[in-house]
Amino acid sequence: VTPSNLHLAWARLFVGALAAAGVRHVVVSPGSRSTPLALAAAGEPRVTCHAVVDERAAAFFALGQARVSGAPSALVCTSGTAGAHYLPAVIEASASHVPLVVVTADRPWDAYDCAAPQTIDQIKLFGDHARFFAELGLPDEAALDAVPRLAAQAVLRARHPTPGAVHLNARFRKPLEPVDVAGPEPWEARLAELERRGAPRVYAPRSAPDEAAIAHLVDAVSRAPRGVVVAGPAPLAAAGAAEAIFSFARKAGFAVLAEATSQLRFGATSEVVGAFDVLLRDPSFRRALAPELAIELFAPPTSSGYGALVAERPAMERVVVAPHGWNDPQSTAAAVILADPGEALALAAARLSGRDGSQGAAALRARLERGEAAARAIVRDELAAAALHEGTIAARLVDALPEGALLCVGNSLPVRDLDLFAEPRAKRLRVVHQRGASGIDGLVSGAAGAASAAASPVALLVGDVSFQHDLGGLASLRGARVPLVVVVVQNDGGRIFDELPIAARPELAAAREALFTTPPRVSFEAAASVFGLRYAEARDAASYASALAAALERGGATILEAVVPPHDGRARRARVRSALAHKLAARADDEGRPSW
Ligand SMILES: Cc1ncc(C[n+]2csc(CCOP(=O)(O)OP(=O)(O)O)c2C)c(N)n1
Ligand SMILES: [Mg+2]
Repeated sequence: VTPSNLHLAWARLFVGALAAAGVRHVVVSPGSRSTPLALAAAGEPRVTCHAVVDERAAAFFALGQARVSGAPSALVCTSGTAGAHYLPAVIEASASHVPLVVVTADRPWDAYDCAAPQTIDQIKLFGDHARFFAELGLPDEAALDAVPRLAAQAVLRARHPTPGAVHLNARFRKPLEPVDVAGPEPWEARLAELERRGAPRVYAPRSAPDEAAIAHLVDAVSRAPRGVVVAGPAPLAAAGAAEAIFSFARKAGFAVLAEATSQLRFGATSEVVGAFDVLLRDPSFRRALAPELAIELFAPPTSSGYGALVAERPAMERVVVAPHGWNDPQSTAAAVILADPGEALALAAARLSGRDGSQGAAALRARLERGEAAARAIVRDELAAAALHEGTIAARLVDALPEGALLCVGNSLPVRDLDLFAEPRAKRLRVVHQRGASGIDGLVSGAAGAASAAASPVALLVGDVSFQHDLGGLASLRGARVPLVVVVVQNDGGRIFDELPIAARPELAAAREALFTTPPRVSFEAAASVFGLRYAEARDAASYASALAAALERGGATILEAVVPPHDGRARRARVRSALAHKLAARADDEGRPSW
């Protein structure tokens, strides 16, 4: 073979085109086969390179970055099983519509299926979880023109029409490192010309909401005076839709039920109902509320109370508005409007005359507002305790974070406790969540990635089992430049299983503990020390608050283990629910109809 630097030049052209198309971060996992790509990324001034050894962690890291930046991050790994570790994050990216560009290096075709080392079938490795796949073959002088085009195309497909991960498989033949060659190589002039020209600029169509969809919304509101707007998990950019959503709701006379992950809860410029989950878990409240119309925004709500309402009221018209996805797990939506909720509701609001006066709407809103006030009072009582509990952990974290901070929240009970215990407020926080496939995986890495793309302090609220699941992610926390606190809710295992029907079977208690709850019982302090991270432990509310303040004051990452009695959270949630039911029942009028 004549020594050539074609593969390096090819990679430089490719990475340059990714940068031109908006990629700002490249997450590289080490390997030899990907040498040209890694070196090209290192030499590209428009991108920042991050090294993450474990490809599973690397992919969640890139996902966290993309959730914050809104732009695709690129991933680069070597051949063999390396790329397979990307799968969970690729799935989450697909389910939550986050753009990613995955580049797996591969060996030449002649090494395939002959026991050559580190060679597997990487074609369409992610199946339909990738929005787009391209086999790039070996760098080929004759195909240089197509390299910037392909990079631009991959970025386009990662963002449009439905954001998600794309997969490019790029083959390289040795030598993978730069070689000394005598004189200019034949393709050099062409390459210089292509680099000068850059990548094609891509203009995707701007999709505006369908006119008929706006008419549907307006018509639904005028037909059904008793309605609500329900905001489920949303991307960070949804904060920009807040004004339009609130103005629509005001004109319709509807309350806005906002989950903690909706970007409408912290930084709300208008009153929102944050306690709707606990309110709707109460059967009599659901009956009394009796909405005729629900306009659901973004991903399906996490709330099981809302789920119960939907199940119980088949006649309630559900109109789902989200830019991507068929967000109707109940299969009972009357309309699915694929549109940006802010844009759709702004257009609809302009057509509403302002029906605040509608009696039905006002009564429903008033009932929700009274319910919200009652729930907040009960929750505040619960938060006044000196003892540290799962509610205090979530609520005090929201208190401690400064305006504009990023709050990453794990699945299982943390996302639910945030909903129950952290009341709406004017302080603006951006909430990063993993509600696409609702995995407990990659959460530490995701927060580390979010921090690498953020200029503000970052917190992660995560369960102990979830934290253990991504211990490898601690390696990525070391580089945190912003203050980053990982609050681990140490409740001795996956306590969500205590809330599931299996917990009602005493004969299954031992199996539940061993196979479901799986208390980690490992030292997180030692884990922090292995990775050179600060560690603090809190066992009461006061020391928790001061540990939080200390962690947020300093740059870099702190693991804050918040230790609570294992069965306490469940008891408290139940107590909040029953106190609320009691309060709601006390308001029932003479005929026994709750006046709430
Ligand atoms: C990748 C993945 N594996 C398993 C699950 C199932 N699962 C849901 S919650 C949970 C336990 C989580 O425990 P922990 O993080 O301690 O949270 P807690 O329930 O105590 O709030 C498990 C295993 C999942 N959602 N995702
Ligand atoms: Mg736990």
